[in-house]
Amino acid sequence: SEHATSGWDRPTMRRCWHFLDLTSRSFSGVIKEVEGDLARVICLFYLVLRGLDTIEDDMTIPDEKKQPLLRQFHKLAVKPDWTFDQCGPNEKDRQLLVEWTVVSEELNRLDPRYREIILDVTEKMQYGMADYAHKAAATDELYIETVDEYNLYCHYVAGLVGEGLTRFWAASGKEAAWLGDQLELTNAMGLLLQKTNIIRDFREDAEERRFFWPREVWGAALYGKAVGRAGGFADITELYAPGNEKQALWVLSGMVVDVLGHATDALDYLRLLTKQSIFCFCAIPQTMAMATLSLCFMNYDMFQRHIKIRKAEAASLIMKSTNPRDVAYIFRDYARRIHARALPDDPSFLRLSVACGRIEQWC
Ligand code: PS7
Ligand code: MN
Ligand code: MN
Ligand code: MN
Ligand code: MN
Ligand code: MN
Repeated sequence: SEHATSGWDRPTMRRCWHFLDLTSRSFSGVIKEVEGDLARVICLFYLVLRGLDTIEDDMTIPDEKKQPLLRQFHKLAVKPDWTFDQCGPNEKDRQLLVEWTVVSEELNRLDPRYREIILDVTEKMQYGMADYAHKAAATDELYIETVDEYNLYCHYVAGLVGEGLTRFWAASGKEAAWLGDQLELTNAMGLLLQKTNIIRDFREDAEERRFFWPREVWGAALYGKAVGRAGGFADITELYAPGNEKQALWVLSGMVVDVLGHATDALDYLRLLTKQSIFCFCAIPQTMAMATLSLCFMNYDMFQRHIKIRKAEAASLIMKSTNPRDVAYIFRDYARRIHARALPDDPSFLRLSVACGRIEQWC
């Protein structure tokens, strides 16, 4: 049947693969390695979420226009002939929305079991994004107050991706059906990636007045005391002002210790997988994230410019992330490097030791 074909030679699917290469440097490689028709399913899932995220990120779309777009996106995405050319010229992936018919055609051709998972996850994510975007519109900046709010935002934009992917594994019969019910673990897989991205992209996001680092972390009295103010930093952009280097690194430690708390759940998830290609797809982004955290930790450069792990390090992680044991050792190795650089006067020092110790214990 048509469902069973990968459709690699269909012009619309070819264009979708092209858009995957164009819009995702980090995922296109691992997606293509997934076995059978799942690679195509994940490719389309990625493009749907990339389209949604492009609208979410575009600060030039007024709230009155953005709200209905986001809240209808799961319907627009499969509506024949729907396209969107109103994104600002700065949105790097705007062309995907301009040529959206290639995505909708392929979605409408997809096995309905997979299409339903994609659209169900998209619908949940779009409402979460719309709520946060609406709050942001009132002040023209996105502000996260508490760690709970931070966890919820990350659940919407990444934990749900983990949920959707895991439902694919179950629906394809390639992994156990009950894996889809391990919501704690699937959520942790997404949060480890998303929080690492939010840590690394701090400066870039701050310049667009999108402040994902929760005030509860950066505004903590401890940091404030150190700069001689009771309430912590007044404005998060003070983190990259001259003179605040030490406190900025402390705040960064607070963010890193928070994300490290997801590491053992991620290792638990990976241990449950049985198919090699699915394992690699899931594990490689996780080890890359651990490498990125280790690169960011105690690194003030992160507040000034975009930093990235070296090509050779990335290549080595791709080769080594093949089984749960080796991935756990990679996690342990980065946890040790982080711990070795922590300073005892860091307010997060004790919690960091505990978080790194838990990863050590897992092995
Ligand atoms: C479907 C692979 C494997 C169980 C577009 C993969 C943006 C980090 O800051 O592009 O916009 O540049 O660097 C990915 C769990 C989601 C979570 C989320 C979906 C892992 C829209 C990835 C990609 C679950 C919301 C991309 C979460 O980072 O972001 C597929 C298991 C999209 C995964 C966004 C972030 C992903 C992200 P930026 P990036
Ligand atoms: Mn990106
Ligand atoms: Mn984005
Ligand atoms: Mn976004
Ligand atoms: Mn980012
Ligand atoms: Mn960046």
